[in-house]
Amino acid sequence: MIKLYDSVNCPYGQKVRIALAEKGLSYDLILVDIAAGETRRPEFLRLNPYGRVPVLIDEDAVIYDSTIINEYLDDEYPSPPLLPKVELSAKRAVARMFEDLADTSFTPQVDQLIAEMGKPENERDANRVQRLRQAAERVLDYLNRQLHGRDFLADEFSVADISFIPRLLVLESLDIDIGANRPNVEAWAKRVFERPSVRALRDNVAQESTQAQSS
Ligand SMILES: N[C@@H](CCC(=O)N[C@@H](CS)C(=O)NCC(=O)O)C(=O)O
Repeated sequence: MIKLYDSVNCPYGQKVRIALAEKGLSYDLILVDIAAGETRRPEFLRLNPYGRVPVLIDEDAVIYDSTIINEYLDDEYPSPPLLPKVELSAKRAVARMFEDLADTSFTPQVDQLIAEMGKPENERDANRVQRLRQAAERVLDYLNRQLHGRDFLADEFSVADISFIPRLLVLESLDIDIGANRPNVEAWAKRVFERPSVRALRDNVAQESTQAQSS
């Protein structure tokens, strides 16, 4: 049985959870408490020397980093595919570039915005909030142009779309209107949010957050 080490509300772990669900793979979820220092323990550092979730274990394979894990899953369990066909090298590169954009220029900025908005209002840095909000909006504007005439970022649903979903799901709670002057992004978000893998993720994450708050 596949094992996935993840933590509550980790967007990178959520990328892997969506991929596992898309491929119909069942797994044991092991929730790691980052705040309690569990990712710094020697037994965890043996799995990932960087001390970060997600980590996936599949028989003898121990794999960290959401991008590498999702590529592994696509290689090992090819159906349904989450990357364009091997012959379509340029399209595969497009999917990977979108994933890189999500992981470097969207998700971290939205995470920093969540952290800033979580502070009491009188401690918030208004300029920082504005900068982070604009950074997320700029990426959404770019996606809106790229999605012109397409249902998904690399034509078919892929790791490219998956990478954006975890933080797309929280934009409303940050008062960012996905669809404001972005009809292509609005239609795309609706399309991806309706997928069973994403609905299941939403339910699980809500449940885990409630449990974490009450413990
Ligand atoms: N590039 C990594 C990023 C993973 C990451 O940043 N994980 C965070 C939680 S969302 C983490 O484990 N942080 C623990 C720490 O940095 O101590 C991936 O895509 O898997």
